[in-house]
Amino acid sequence: MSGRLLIVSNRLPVTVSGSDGRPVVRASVGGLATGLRTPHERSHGTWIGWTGELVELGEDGRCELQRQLQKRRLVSVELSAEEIRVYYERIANSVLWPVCHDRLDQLPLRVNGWDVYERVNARFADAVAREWREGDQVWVHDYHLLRVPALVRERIPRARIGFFLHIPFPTPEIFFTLAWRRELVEGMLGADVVGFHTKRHRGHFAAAVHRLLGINAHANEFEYGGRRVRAGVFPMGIDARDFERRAESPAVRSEVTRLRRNDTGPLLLGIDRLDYSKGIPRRLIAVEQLLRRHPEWRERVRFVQIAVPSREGVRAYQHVREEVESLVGRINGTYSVPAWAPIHYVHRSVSRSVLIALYRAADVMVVTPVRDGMNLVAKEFVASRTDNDGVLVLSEFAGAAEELVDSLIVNPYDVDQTAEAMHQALVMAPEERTRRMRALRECVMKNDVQRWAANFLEALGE
Ligand code: GDG
Repeated sequence: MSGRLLIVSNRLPVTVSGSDGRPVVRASVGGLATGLRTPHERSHGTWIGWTGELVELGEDGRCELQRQLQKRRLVSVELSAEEIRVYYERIANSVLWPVCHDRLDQLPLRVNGWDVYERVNARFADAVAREWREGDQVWVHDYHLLRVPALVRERIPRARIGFFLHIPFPTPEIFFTLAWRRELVEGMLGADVVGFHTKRHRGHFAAAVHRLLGINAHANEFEYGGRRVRAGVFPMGIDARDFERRAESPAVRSEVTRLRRNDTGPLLLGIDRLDYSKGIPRRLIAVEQLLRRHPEWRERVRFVQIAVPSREGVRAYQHVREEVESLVGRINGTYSVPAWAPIHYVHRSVSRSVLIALYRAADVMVVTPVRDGMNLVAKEFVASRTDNDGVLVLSEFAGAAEELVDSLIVNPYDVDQTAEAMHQALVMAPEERTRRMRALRECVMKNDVQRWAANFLEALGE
């Protein structure tokens, strides 16, 4: 019998809230949680991660929580308030995130706390070592846990370990700004298989390994520490059937009708976490430019931007929010008339059925991150379009652009080009829209998240 799968990620695939001191545990709906649910259940393995901050639970509540987690075969790694601040908010979200998204301008002037990052990563590795049995496979996820593969390897030299990076690996010139560049790369090389969304990210990693350690890859394999480490490309997908099914549901259909009510003008849509990597300010300026250059769209086109609050404790996120809100105010102030406003800005998350209804109602989906590991929103839009309609405008700097070549690909830094692509999307002939959407759908429906997980695990098993 093959062994179990031990999944390791910063967050467990559940959200925990409290009601009267008692924990309420709900399954998360994110891409990772969905994609790994099947392998987690089938292998009877364990998922190791943090529950997120728990404020309202007393001692009894915490014991009850442990019982509930155990039932789901989840193991929680506890973090102190200081560890959350340093490991999670500072090193992961204020240092690694901006560097991996090419935003050195967002770095704090002085970085410390690598010792805390190491200590927390070691705690995750200890949890793996406690759970691991002969034959088990370990799959570690993302930038919070870059040291974990090596730390597990120290504890269990013969373990089979996989690592997947969900965000970009930047060019070495940028990555080398990190004081801990060597430790981080060595951390990843503790794995047997290191996975990326795109060839480009893998290429950057290989270049970093070469320059730091003098090791060349042969057929995407490194000889390191007496082992072979394979660097693979595994573009993550979504639960495409689920989006397709929900897009056809009565709840979504009636929401689409509501969104379209009394309205004949076209709808442009953006949906993102409010993050400086997502390119929202330049996207807004592109909408402004569209209205300036193509006055025929004034009082007709609507741009809906859902900006989900994210990492609000980090200063850079407060800044991008201010920037976005000031642009929305300026553009609406310039172009609105009493009965119409060009930009509908929503600073909160919407339900899944409203999300899918928006995908369905949109004429043009605008996904223009300045850098993005993959971008699942683009794929969700495509999966929801069972009507084979709607146009995707997609940044060349999203990992998804390597696959979704039938979208209108733009350079998000070139605001004029983005504005022209929006115009082109708005005037595109129905036959061309259908042709492009069919091609996009073929790709998204085939390469779904289940296939992604299966491909990675197959490589890890080899
Ligand atoms: C990281 C990488 C990579 C968004 N708004 C609402 C909502 N969402 C959901 C979307 C989608 C998810 O959030 C966002 O996923 P993305 O992939 O677009 O972006 P990140 O959060 O930055 O994810 C990224 C990903 O990891 C996976 O490897 O693709 O590059 O940065 O699923 O649907 N969901 C609901 N309401 C909202 O308002 N219900």
